[in-house]
Amino acid sequence: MKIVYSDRHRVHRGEFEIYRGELVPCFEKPERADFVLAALRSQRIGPVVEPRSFGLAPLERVHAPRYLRFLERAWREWSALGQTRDALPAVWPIRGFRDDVEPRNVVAQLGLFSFDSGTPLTSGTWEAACLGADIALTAQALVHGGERAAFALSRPPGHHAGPDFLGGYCFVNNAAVAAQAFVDAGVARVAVLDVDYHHGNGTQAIFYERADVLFLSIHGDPATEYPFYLGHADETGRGAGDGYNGNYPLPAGSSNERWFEALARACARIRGHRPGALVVSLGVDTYAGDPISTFQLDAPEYRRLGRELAALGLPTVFILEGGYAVAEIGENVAQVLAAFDEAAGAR
Ligand code: 6XA
Ligand code: ZN
Repeated sequence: MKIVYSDRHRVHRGEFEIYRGELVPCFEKPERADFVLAALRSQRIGPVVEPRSFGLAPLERVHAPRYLRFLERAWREWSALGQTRDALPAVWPIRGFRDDVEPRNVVAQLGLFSFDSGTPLTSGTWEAACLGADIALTAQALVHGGERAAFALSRPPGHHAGPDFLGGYCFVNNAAVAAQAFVDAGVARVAVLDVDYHHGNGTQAIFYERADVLFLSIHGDPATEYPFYLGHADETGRGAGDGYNGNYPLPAGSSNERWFEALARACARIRGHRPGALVVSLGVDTYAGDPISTFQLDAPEYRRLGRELAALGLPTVFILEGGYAVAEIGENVAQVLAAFDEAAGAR
């Protein structure tokens, strides 16, 4: 399958994040993409193609205009304060505060539009976030144009970014942008399957009240795992979206068997939805060796994942999300895509 990629993701390089009271080097770093690209090349998956430029309109379909305006100007305003280090929020308008009045101070805006202190905004963040969306949209256009599948090799990731908030290293929700692009191109029903270790709270929030985009996520139980405040099994959608959101929280430390049992249930739901396209939020932080996660998937299981996704028989856009054991992240992604291509008869 085609890989959509551009080197320009490097302009986003967060220095530190706050983790358990300490400033620690960011886990989400440019080298992640290098490892993925190298593994794809050695497995001869490709060709690699450059993204096209789609502008802001597709982002505005899933994100609030005032949030996008904030992302676009935040670095300028932060540096105007004399700051040279990455921007991190330190104050949030939680229950009882007003979020309808946009504060003028960028320090306060950072809190208004974020949910954690682990997502540094840098001089290159806006450019990289827009590039990530262009990569997802280029992959979506390839698949809508008749390719069976395509892989959006982008960073920063997207699935924690909601209608008007950033967090979890995510700024623009690439999977949501791609799913919405299918809908806007006339695909009546779309499914988004999030297999990252962490619940895709941003994607869930974007589609929670909609029946056209089914959102399913298999992830560490939010009772103990990030992002903590969303991702429970009783979140099934609201209003018109009731019944179109499915969460499969699994206990920290879950085994391969348990994970694939959840995948089988999710795949059955996808088949029932009869979507015209599938978007996969492909995080490989489910890997046993991942430094910030606890599931126990081994390298061969990523081939199995690729086969089971191919068996759905759907036009499929894969989008890179998390995965931090940098040496192995590439191999695990490559195994998913290679097995998918083989099962789909493309290799
Ligand atoms: C807290 C952990 C963020 C997890 C990000 C991730 N800084 N999401 O991998 O999928
Ligand atoms: Zn993750």
